[in-house]
Amino acid sequence: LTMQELRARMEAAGQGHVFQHWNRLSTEEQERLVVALEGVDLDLVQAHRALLLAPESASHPVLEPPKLFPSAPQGADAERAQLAIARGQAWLSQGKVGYVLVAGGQGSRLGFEGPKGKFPVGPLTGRTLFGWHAARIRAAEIRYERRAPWFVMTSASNDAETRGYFESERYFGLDPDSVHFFQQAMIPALDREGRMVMSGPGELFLAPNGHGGTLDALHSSGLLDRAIEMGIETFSYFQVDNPLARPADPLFLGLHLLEGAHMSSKVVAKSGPMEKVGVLGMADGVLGCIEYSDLPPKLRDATDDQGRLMFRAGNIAVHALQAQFVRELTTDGLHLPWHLARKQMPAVDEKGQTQTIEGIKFETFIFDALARCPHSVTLEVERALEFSPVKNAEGADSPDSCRTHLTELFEGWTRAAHLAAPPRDGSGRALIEVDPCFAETTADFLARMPRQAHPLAGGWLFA
Ligand code: UD2
Repeated sequence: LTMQELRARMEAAGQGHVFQHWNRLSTEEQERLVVALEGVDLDLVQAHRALLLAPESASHPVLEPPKLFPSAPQGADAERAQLAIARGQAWLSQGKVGYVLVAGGQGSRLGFEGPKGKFPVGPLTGRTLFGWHAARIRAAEIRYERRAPWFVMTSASNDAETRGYFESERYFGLDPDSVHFFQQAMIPALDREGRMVMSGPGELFLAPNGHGGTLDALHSSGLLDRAIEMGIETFSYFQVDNPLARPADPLFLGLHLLEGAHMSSKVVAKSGPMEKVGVLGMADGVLGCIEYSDLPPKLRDATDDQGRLMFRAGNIAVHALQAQFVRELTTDGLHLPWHLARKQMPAVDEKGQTQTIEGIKFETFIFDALARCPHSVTLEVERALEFSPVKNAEGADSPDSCRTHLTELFEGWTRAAHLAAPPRDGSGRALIEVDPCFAETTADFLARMPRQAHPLAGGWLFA
């Protein structure tokens, strides 16, 4: 592309302003801008602009709760669960599962500099989020005597630091060859008129394309094909902020397989009607995630004959996806709908001054792929065992609440094993930690007894 062609292209697309400070840029800055602009998918930008400028249509779909597989199955469900566990275990032993961790976001709400996965949450060891996930994958390697690939999605802003961190931690005892990093795509944000936001005179403002972009990035990095070549048939997808995510859960994988599902999900019962979490549900008969704000109060508060919330299937962002389904979704571009998010961002004006404006980011969400699944399992799991995300600096979903949940869970296991109570810190929190390679469930823990804890930091470490 010649400079003239690039300019003409941008102008034809109504994006000529990207060159408005051209003459003030150094040669180097000009070169950088050209590279950035050449990397922009203008058709996509035009589609986003059309979406932004289109009049909003108020739709009121008929909402229904999804069919849930219960966390404490009885009767026929219990039999199916047994069958599923055996199926899932066999699948893991045969090396059919690849792990996909989504870690492209920044820990901005957490107020943490650097990749969120480096945040320490181990109550005694200070084990980081990445460390917890790695330990669970290591535990599965030991249990199923099989190495499995781990695909870690980063973004441009944290890729180098994430790779460096895995190096310095020696891949947490995993084989470096089985850890594969790939980067999520960054796309332009638009201002209210649909023009690409420039964060500096020669700088395009780019934002990650949402966790739906994971699928696209798997494809475009070539890792999807490689995974399929390796014999991977199912991806186990989870997000970096939840140290309790269990990527190698045979029950979940087995139910997904027995159902012949393309994509399945784990959910936890909402703690109450007001908890701000999306719920899985059907909209006009199509499965998806219903945003908290889209659930009318009457439905939000409705209960079933057992007094449980009807719409309680809180999305914890844990999914199983068939590799072939990911291929279908990503052939010739990503086939997921775009969502608009208004966000404060830096933008340079005609005079070359940088202001903060309300711009629009465009994102795809992984759960929108559920709409395209003829078969899907929604498994309800126990929150205490599987979900305690670290999102905020304080209060709910913070490092502190997460450590409390971890210690409560582990202490419950010691009670089940009739051990003496572990020591406590000044605030009354138990000083205890259990390595996932030691146990991930009560049953695992009991099977390990009698084993002594190692003393650490005044508490008990089971490892
Ligand atoms: C998400 C879900 C919510 C619930 C919750 C569970 C959405 C819109 N909402 O809320 O329904 O399931 O999670 O924890 O998803 N990420 C990327 N790249 C992106 C965007 C996100 O890697 O472009 C990662 C990010 O690193 C994090 C995860 O996705 O691990 C969740 O993203 P979030 O924190 O923006 O989602 P949240 O907490 O608003």
